Amino acid sequence: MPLVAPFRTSFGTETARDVLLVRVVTPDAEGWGECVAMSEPLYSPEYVDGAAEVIRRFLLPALPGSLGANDVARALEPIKGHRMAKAALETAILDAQLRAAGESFGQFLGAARTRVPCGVSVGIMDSVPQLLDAVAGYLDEGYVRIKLKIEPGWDVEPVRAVRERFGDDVLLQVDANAAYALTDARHLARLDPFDLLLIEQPLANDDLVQHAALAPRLKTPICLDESIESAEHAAAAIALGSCSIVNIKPGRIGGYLEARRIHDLCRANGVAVWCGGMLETGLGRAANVALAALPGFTLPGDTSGSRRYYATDVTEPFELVDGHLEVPAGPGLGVEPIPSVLDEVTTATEWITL
Ligand code: OSB
Ligand code: MG
Repeated sequence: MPLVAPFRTSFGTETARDVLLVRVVTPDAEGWGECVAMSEPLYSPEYVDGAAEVIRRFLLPALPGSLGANDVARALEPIKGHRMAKAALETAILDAQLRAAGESFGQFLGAARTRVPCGVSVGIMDSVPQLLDAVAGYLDEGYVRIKLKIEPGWDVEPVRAVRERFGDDVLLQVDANAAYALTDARHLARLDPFDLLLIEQPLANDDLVQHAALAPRLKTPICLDESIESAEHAAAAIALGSCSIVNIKPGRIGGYLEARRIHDLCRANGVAVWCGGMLETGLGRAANVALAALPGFTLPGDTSGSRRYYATDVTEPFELVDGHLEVPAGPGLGVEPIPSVLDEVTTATEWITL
């Protein structure tokens, strides 16, 4: 699915998303799960063709013929890693189960509100004026928080420019996608005067210890994204002092049940969480918005409206109202793929009977 504009991060430029959707058909209902793996293993080790292979070859054969969503993670436990693939499968099973029971994701997860405030993730641009135009457009659309992607050479200046143009009241944060080293601590401290909500994943994915060493050297709170692959990682990060905020991406950590566990753990430890995104279609977005309605999600998420990503979404588009998205209330995800749109963007399908 082509993106409305190229999305550049410190690890690469995305112009389209190759989306793997899992559709589970049971005697009672069907359900959908969106795999958030990208085409190439640049954000994390998973990639979309690999996820399809793992689902087909290892995950589906590990599932018993009949099971509930609560049993999926345990059944898949012997297979290491591949959390994006596991999340897609578990989400599709959970969606089918909830649709059959007439319960929404929001009800099931414990949503505490009917709409969620939305932020937007703004990619690295060719120039500061181009960035300011993009940010102006998003603020006009009502986004309540701006996240700037940063990398060495594109950090202090764009942040300064956004603060100067839009003022100190704009909720502003940055995301480095692991582009810095601990030796950059002094440079990163130059972001301190700009009163950022947080700096997301400044250092390497697997380095909780160095994040803990960086934290006291910055006034800006550290938030982890890539480093948190499970509730155990979150517990370790909290114990080490590696971060004071967590970006929960259900697709990255193995699904919505694990996402809820991380939420509960962080909430009990006074660690704020927010819902990240992976450029999801309306299917993944529906569940993310439901998750973002849980009480511990005290910061706006990367839960943007469909048009920030796609000219035509596979579901009815999610649209911002007053800076918020409505939590779908219907059974399961509460949204369906539009058959004609799905047909148009589908490049391959595979049907596996258990
Ligand atoms: O690091 O949060 C990230 C998109 C793809 C991969 C990684 C990230 C992102 C985003 C966009 O920042 C979030 C979104 O709007 O879906
Ligand atoms: Mg991130």
